[in-house]
Amino acid sequence: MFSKRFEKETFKQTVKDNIRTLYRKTIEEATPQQLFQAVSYAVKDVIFDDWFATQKAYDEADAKTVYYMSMEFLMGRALGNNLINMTVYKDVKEALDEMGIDLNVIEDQEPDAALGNGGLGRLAACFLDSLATLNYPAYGCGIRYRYGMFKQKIENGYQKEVPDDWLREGNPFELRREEYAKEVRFGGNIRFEKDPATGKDIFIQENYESVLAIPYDMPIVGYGNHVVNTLRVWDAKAITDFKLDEFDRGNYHKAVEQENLAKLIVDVLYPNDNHYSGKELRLKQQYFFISASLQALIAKYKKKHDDVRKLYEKVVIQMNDTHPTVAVPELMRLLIDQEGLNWEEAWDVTTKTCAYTNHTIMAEALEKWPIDLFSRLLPRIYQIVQEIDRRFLIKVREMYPGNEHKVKKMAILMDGQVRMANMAIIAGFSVNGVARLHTDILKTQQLRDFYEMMPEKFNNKTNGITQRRFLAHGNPLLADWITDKIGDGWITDLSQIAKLKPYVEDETARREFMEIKYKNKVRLAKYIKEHNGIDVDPRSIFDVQVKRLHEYKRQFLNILHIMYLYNQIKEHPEMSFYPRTFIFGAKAAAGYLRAKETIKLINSVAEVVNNDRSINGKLKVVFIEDYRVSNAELIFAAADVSEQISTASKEASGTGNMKFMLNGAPTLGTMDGANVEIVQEVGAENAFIFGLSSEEVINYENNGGYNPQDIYFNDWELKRVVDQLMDGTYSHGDHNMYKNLYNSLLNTQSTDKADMYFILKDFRSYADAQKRVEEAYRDQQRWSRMAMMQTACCGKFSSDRTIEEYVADIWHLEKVEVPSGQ
Ligand code: 26Q
Repeated sequence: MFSKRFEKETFKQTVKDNIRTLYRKTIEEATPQQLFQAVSYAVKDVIFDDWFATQKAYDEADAKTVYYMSMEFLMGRALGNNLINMTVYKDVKEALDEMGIDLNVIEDQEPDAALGNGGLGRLAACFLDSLATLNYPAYGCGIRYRYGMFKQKIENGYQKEVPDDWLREGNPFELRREEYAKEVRFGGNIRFEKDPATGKDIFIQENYESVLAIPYDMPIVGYGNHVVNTLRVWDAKAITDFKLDEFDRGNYHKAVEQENLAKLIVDVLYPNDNHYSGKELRLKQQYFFISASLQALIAKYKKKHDDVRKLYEKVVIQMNDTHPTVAVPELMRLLIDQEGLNWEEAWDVTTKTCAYTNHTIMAEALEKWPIDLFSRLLPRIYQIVQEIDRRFLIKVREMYPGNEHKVKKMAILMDGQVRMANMAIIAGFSVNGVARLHTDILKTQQLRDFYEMMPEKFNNKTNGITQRRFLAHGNPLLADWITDKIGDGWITDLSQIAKLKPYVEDETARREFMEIKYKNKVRLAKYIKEHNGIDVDPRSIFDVQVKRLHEYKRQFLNILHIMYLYNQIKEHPEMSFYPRTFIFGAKAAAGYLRAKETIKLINSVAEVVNNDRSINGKLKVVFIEDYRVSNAELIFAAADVSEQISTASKEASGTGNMKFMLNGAPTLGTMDGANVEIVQEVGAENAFIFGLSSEEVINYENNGGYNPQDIYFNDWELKRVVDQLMDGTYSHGDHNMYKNLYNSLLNTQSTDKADMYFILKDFRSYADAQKRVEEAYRDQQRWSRMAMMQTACCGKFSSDRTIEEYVADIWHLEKVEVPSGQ
């Protein structure tokens, strides 16, 4: 239907037919949700043909495949993105228009597939898009959570978490593959025997609990190349099925109980971002999807190949942080216990197959499992980890004789814990950071011992984002304008966007660029009016911070500065001040007290400021509820200023920063993560940089921190703002509402160091940078140049570039051409 040329009438008829067969209704009678389903099924048919053609082409090419193992895939909506990548978005929009259906309304019916928290999960989704677009054989492997990232409601200024029942209406873009189900075993004990025939040790797991893993495949459509890759997510069910005689014997309840226990494994995504929580169920989730994925991948390999010792020639496994690191001992187990390899052979395969990406230097995010929990849940896996550790420590002692301090730092098993990062580094053939600065910090600080022992493993892969979702789909006005100016090559080769640079000196082009920004601001203002009931002026500066809520990301610094501005405006009403709309979007992990208090503070400041008629609407504060991929697309398109204000050294890369840049918003930020590389691309004169450097931060940290009291007592304007946390200004007189935040700055009670994230230390520098933003914006000619330069210089930050680097340095894949499946 969509091959060669899109056949509009056929498509329209298919949608009508679908509405009739699915719902026994006419187009006019159908609800928007039913129309979404009908349109999606029409699109799915076409995708599925290409999907099978792709798998056939891969099979024939016998191509090496990357398996991207991740606990998170933050996919967002599929329909619009699939249409974009099939290059039929406009045709379908037109066809639906003729039927009196608005494609935007249809797209809004689709729930986000929010199987992830934030950066790490969204990166996985961008990588899948790039892999398919670049013709690389790839699988994403993960979990089909029954409930994804929670929906956020704001009630009385507080965050409330509501379960995300994303599968309620059914998911048109998935395919259940019962025939590829795999058994996964937990617990029990290991008995070992000698095989009388071979004399080899064999390990027999007894008294275990079994769960059946059932894969659901979701198509990943490449851009304009007929490639459809697969995201395979696993569902769980009990292995004992209902038998009639069991009902009679009263085993009904037991059967139901087993089913519930199995289902619990995939029930919900842990909503922690950059924070480890050592829950047994989390470890079960990890082993569950890893064991199932590895079994499936080995079975697939063996269909065409008989020597599993050469697995690494056709398979590479990328571990998205340490969360999938149990893949290392599980692959060893499968190779030894199931495939009959000896230890050396299995280790050779494993260490040539597995690679590890590190996404954080935050100590609290490091995965460490209590040995008693780990060994009880995964007894055979634990034996293998012990052996990996034992053999590794022999090497360490060889290299550093008498240096037991090294052993203590580098061991996998230490102080009653299994340290997953150490295992990933020891077994992986590649260890990569996600931005240049981050990789440098890994090498010189966090992972220094490992870097010194095995420098050849370490490499950098600066993150990227897909321009297909975050420009072609999210900002159609700008996308069309760019295509008009430089052609559409940028869609699959973002380096071409540099061709916009000459237009920066073209006044007409700049005016057009700013008009598009304005229209996108109007679109966002409408969204804000509908969702928050707040009127915002699209002529004001849209200053945006959207990302997970975390202390190191310093939303607190942003809101303290807003409180400071408000004081200034109140005190000096005559002061010149360019109208500003501060926009926030952020979810806090459900148990993260200070993060939740920050959300309440933002909403309270919004309430006071937005309702103060005396400031003439110069300042508005908006907290966008339920920030997620779908509304992010609207937000980036409408932003003037990109707030990237993490404490230097803490944000491994950031990827939101790149999405703002792509959409023409200059960065107001610290020299952290990928901000450093953004500044390098766009030029320091086109960014607003402030604050301590990562070196300075690390220096303070290594010398016991700094004393925030020195600043507090010497900067009365700042002191006043901090005191307002406690004096009831933003809490209807309640003096306790923000005491945790207050204490985090000045440490009167808490066990942490005072102002661990250097908020007071960086405050003045931040306020200065904000002043520079205002000055720059006042000069609309200057600003339009600066804004256009962002888009023109963002070529490096496509995930296509990132993927090509992974392929060249780590994965060594070949491109496979795929014919149309039509
Ligand atoms: C670990 C154990 C138990 C429960 C949860 C977790 C957990 C879950 C999610 C730990 C960490 C995460 C997420 C981390 C993350 O998103 N990191 C971000 O990764 C991005 C992509 O590389 C970077 O751009 C960000 O800088 C980094 O913060």
